[in-house]
Amino acid sequence: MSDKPADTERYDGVNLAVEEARPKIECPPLYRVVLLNDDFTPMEFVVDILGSVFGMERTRATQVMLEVHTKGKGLCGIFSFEIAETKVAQVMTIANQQQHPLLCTMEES
Ligand code: TYC
Repeated sequence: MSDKPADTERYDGVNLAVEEARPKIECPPLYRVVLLNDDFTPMEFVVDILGSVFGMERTRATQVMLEVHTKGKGLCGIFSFEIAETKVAQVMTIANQQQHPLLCTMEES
């Protein structure tokens, strides 16, 4: 056996080579921000929200709005917890201010 420890080995002072445990690093969970359909919120308002809160171009925002309108819900984006929470709050605040019943939620991805 070589006297020199491998990169991952250290001697414990009594001739035994010990391998240090690699720190376990886990990715933080991600969250899907989802828009729900209703019968009253104007389509144009939803397209504007998708542009202003989620940075979508008009064509993409219209696609997502129509997806929500036809399928009941649609994905606005996937974010860290804090960003998702902020986006949901922004959508709900604007919708409430304009008195639209639009609902936006987040779910773990
Ligand atoms: N269904 C609404 C309408 O016909 C439009 C709409 C789309 C509402 C998406 C909410 O998240 C929504 N005016």
